[in-house]
Amino acid sequence: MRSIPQLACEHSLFTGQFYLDELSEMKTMKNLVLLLSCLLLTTTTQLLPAQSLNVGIEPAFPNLRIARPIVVTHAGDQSGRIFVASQLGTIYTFDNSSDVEEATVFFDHSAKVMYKDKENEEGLLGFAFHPHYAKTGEFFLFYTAKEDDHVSVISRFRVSKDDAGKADVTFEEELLRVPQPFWNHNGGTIEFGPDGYLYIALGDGGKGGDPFKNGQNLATLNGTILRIDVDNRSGDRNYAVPQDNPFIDVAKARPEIYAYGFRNVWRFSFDRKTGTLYAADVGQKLWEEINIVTKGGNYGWNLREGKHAYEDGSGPKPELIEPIFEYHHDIGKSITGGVIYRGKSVPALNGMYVYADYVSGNIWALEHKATGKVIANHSISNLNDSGENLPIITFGEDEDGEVYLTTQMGGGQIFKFKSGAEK
Ligand SMILES: [Ca+2]
Repeated sequence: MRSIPQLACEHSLFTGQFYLDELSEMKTMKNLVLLLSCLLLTTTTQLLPAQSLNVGIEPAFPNLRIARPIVVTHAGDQSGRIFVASQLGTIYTFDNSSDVEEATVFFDHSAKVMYKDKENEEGLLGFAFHPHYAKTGEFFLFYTAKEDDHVSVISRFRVSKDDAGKADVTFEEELLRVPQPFWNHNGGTIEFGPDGYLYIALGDGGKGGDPFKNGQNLATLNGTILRIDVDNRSGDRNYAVPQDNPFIDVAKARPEIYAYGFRNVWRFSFDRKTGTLYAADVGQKLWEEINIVTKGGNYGWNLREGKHAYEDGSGPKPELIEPIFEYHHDIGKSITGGVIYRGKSVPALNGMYVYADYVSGNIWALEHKATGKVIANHSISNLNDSGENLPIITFGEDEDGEVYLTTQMGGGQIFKFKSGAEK
């Protein structure tokens, strides 16, 4: 039997999508009461055992605010600088010092980026430096184009020849332009793999339930993780397709596809030690999931949701790869995928996959073996000064592997992990 708070959660705030807007607008008393009910629910009906680690979070740069800080990364150029992309379309940079008060603008692309609070799965969503940035000066963005309705663009940019602190505002070279049928489920993560290729996550195109069945369709780029070679070109493309991409010889399949069957990967990452690719896929109705992604893999959507049939989709099959971990919507309703912690400041997290739920605000560290076998899912305290969980929108790393997590609340703040859970 379902409790009243649970029904309220499902029917008002949360219906299984990626709800940036509802939370950011959660200002009325009615909604606050509802949120408290939902948070209470998440603490009383956890279905999975969660051991608590003696780990918490704290502001990494207490005096700094950046609106909707959607990507945190570094240039890999030994400069130690941190770069933060705002979802509104601007990239900021600052020295990695806890007392920093102001970030400088590295690149303002907001004139070409579409972002609206009401359609807030769009905007500047992905940002990655070339793995040899110090030599090439190149970086890449995934953003929603302003001049067209619901189009994702992945482009190459470069640093100014005269100023290492500024991008060259005259240069943009488009690599891919992907029409999206709806405003939600764009995916948006871009990262270079240990093989030097650029990986790109694209959601199923949106609405709900994957109405066009893009997840299982290799002829569309939606619902996939792509892999492209940005250092070479072929045909009329500003990139090349790696010759060992898995579907390169499959009729009608898009050769850029590396893995498919995803609903809306919200953050994938490579373990900087092992190179393993982890992808968190946001669920539709009941299950959020964490996957280890391998070349050519089919991750099940929309036949499977987590380790379950989605509606009348499919039972388990060897060709539909199951997540290594899932959690139910009683616990959280929109996963924010993180990274394998390889930093030095919090040894207790070493080798664990740190991640969060955007809606419930829970943060966890998934302890597991290289095979994906889960040992424990540890809770990490996420309570701000007001005693509320913050919605976490992304995770990122600095050059040394220290991990950051961000929220759009309070003007846009960046946190880091600390040993000790007390405030
Ligand atoms: Ca799946």
